[in-house]
Amino acid sequence: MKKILTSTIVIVALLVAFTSCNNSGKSSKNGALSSNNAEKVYVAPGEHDSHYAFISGGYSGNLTVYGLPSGRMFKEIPVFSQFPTNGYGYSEESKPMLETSYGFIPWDDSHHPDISQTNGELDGRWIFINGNNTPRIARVGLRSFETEEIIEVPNSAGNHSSSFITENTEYVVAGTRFSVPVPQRDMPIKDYKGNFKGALTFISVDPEHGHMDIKFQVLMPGFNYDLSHPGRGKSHGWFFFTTYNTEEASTLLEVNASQNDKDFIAAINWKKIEEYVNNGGGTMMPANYAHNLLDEATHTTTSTMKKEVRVINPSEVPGAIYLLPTPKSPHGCDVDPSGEYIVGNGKLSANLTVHSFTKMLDAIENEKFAGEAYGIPILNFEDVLAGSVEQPGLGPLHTEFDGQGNAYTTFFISSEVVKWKLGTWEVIDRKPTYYSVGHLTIPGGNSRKPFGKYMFAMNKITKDRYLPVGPEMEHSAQLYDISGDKMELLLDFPTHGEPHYAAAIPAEIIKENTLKFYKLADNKHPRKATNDDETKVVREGKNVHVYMTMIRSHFSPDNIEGVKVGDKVFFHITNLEQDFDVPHGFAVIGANNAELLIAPGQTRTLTWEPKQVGVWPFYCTDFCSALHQEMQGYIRVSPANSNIPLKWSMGEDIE
Ligand code: RUQ
Ligand code: CUA
Repeated sequence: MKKILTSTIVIVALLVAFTSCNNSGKSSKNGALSSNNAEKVYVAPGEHDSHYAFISGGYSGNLTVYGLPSGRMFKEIPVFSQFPTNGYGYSEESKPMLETSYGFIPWDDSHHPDISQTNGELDGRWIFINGNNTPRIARVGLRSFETEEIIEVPNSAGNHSSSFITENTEYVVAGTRFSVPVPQRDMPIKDYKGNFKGALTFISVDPEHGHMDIKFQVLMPGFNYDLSHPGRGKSHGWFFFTTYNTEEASTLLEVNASQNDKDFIAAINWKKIEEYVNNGGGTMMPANYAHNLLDEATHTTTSTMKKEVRVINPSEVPGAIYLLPTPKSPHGCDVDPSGEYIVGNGKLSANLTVHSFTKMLDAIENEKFAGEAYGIPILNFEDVLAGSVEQPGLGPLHTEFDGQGNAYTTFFISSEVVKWKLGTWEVIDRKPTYYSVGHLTIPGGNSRKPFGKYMFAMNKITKDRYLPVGPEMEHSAQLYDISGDKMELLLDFPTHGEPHYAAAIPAEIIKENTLKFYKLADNKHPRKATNDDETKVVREGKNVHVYMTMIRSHFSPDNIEGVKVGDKVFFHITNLEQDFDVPHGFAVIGANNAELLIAPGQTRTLTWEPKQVGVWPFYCTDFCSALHQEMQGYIRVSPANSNIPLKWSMGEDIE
């Protein structure tokens, strides 16, 4: 035990030493940004960036959209967190998106966005992202830039090795970071080892609509499954997961999960398991998980609870799962564009390990096994090793590829990005990051066809890079030009929340298809009002439904009477505008939720429970025209026992 502690202290000391030494170095202050570099990121007013970057919001629970190379932020797309800015998670239509088996959850921690693919290339249809804390996968439509679907992942905990897409978007894959009892039950924590399970979940994606469904879960040994990536090209049909804590410790993991010299990359032949499942293999297990789906026609999300899930034990499908020894608590698990190389970014390892897919198949064919873990064959490290990059830096986390045979790895402790060559394993270039880089992204990095012009690093510590804003700074991204032999730092820009991973794509793949407005003619919301004749106020017991429209620059109706204390008022509001970028807002005094920001052609509902007698205003929150300030109305609230009749009007006085 003493030895263990000493070694941890050494690691921690190293970490502190490197972090602090880097943080005090102000190496870029003296004009490292030449005017030439400034030109490379300058996007003139009115011109468009060449790339979209979708940067995870981490503990914001959302996804932010940036332009490259300018680093300008265009949008925050709410995914797992309520978003008062537009009423997501507050409006009646969107609340079901945040339903789970634990009830309504207003927040999550989102990590890894990944864009849908066709034939191994980004197709720009959808982007998927994981909810880490309450395991979920979300699908965001890249036509509407709205969250369209969220599926909860049962038997999982700390949904971290997610959400990565196979070559034809057959599956979005989610792996558990924390192993747990499956099914969940009351048991002593100390009995973890051998009893907990790690679920790797394969969620099928319907090619036409993108709808998600859990096809199967593989119940793996109780390791921590940290990150994953699909095989591609020659290795299409396989999926690779890094593991740590193969020691299966449940306490003081910083020491106890760093004991084994090597952990594993788990290689899963999902095609083989899929075939087994298609032939009826696996077991349906009782479960309880939410599936939430937005209907674009009704603008409304419905939440359904699913009651079972298909589980597979590794021993059921011999030849489908192997373990590749990988030093030392690997974090990122990255596959190169050819599908041959699988990089295990061993956080505590001196060298960077690269496995060969071809060698792996050979070893499997020749049944050269070093042993087994819970019945899963372990291959020999030497048999699968393609090569290693010798002492490239300290604390490797993630690797991306430029499609020109180069790889780029982030090193957290030595705070740098290192470029190295696939096949020869030589280091070509290194550039410092400011500071303590986590992920990096090359547009198309997780695909057969990366667009290797830009790379950006997402840094965990910002410190002195921007004007100080108190003890906590937004994280910082750094954009590099990687088109030459050497990386060139072009730009720093702040990000929102904690950007774990990001996905980026050339703008032209998405921009022509984006939605400009919702067609009123297609609106199937059951309580829509598509013209003034359809506006009304209807009492159903204590519920009062207001069918309202909005257009520059009035609400209809804008005077309402006959509402009483104790009623619940539902404002169902349709934005009649049929023009790009003309939302209207709606807010009413004392509402316990948020405003609504309603897109053109859309219907949204805000619930309001008047608590006090009086005449109360409501208004548009978005400065929509010169007469925006006139876009307002009143609702009269009478005592609970009053018999003021229900009336509504616009443009005339209520009699
Ligand atoms: S993690 S900094 Cu959530 Cu992707 Cu590696
Ligand atoms: Cu509508 Cu302001």
